[in-house]
Amino acid sequence: MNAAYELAKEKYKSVGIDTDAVLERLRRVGISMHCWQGDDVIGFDNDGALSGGIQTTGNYPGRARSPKELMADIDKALSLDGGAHKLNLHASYAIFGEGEWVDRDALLPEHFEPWVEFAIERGMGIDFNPTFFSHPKAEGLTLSSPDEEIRSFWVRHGQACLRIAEYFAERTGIPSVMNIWIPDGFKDIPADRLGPRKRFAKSLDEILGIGYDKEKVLVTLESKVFGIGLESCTVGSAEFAMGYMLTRGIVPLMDNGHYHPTEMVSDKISSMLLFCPKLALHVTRAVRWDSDHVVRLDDETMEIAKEIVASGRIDDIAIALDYFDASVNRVAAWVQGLRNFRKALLIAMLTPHELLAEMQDRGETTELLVTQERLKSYPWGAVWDKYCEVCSVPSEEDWLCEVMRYEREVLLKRG
Ligand code: RNT
Ligand code: ZN
Repeated sequence: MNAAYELAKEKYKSVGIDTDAVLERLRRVGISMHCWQGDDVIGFDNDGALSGGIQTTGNYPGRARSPKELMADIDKALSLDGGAHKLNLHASYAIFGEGEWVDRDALLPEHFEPWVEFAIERGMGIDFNPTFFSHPKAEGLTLSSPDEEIRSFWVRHGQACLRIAEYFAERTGIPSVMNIWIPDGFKDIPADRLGPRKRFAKSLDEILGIGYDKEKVLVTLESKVFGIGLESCTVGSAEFAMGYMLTRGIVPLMDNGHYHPTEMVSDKISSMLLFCPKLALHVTRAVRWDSDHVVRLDDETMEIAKEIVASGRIDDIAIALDYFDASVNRVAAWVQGLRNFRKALLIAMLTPHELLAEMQDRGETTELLVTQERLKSYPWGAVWDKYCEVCSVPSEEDWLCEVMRYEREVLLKRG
């Protein structure tokens, strides 16, 4: 018997929470892990320069340079977080045979076959992202380009990805989230904002127009307020994405690095859920800008988790991580982010939301403030330790040793 857990169980029981039930529930929550943390968003189909107004900084040794290395690192990371996972791939992670290469508009399911086998062996679903950056045809605008040749190239890429996502769902038996994000935008004040947005909408219509099985693929659209070199205007703004997804019946994706710094995604979730059957999230940490730092167990992370759990709609929300830090061990970055978001969900599940909501409705402002603060000192850490134990993953004290051993034995040997 675990004395600390038993005490915690009693404590949470006093506020109406059944910790055993929470442990079970948390295990079932799937978090989609982004493959791109492992190799600094480089992928396997291009020369390695990252574009699109996003940036990885740092020079920590051990970056995965091949599919084999990336898969090994993903395995290591996933083994250190208890609970369900999905694998989140980008189109740029296509795996070509010896001497083979096709451009992004000609990608086929077979170019992802090793990933499909990898996922099936591990009982995971695969989420997918067309890659509208890091490509010679993505130096300017992509889906919003006035150059018909370029625009139609990217439309074909989107269509190809839709087919691939459908294939992932068929093969794994698990629906695939296909997320569209384009970096299109302007460094300086544009003369015309409407034209690019009209073309973006037209391109999206053409992509979705090929038809797809909505039971298999959940198409999401991710908005963004700015990027590096795209400071004055982004074509896929929040309003664009909102209008498009509502009129076309696709799913909004909110990345918490994609808004003005005092705008909080945690505050947006309830409104979106009120009007959308489904919602998708990219969980990240923005430090001053969309810097994609490793997710910490900070206030906003916990508030996002709280909104997810309190909504009672967790099954309608696709949770994915999205950050890329090359200044620390990349496997540790994955694991820390995964575990932190899971901890945030655990804390949210250990919160008596109905009790607190009643206080709010009764106007008991003082009681609410004090109870919310009191709950912060409740022994959730003992419940987390128990969770790691029942999932057979290392404890807080032990997981880093595992990663460091892997660093010594594998990552540092990569040269
Ligand atoms: C960029 C978006 C987007 C990317 C990934 C690599 O700001 O957040 O989701 O991070 O597609
Ligand atoms: Zn994102």
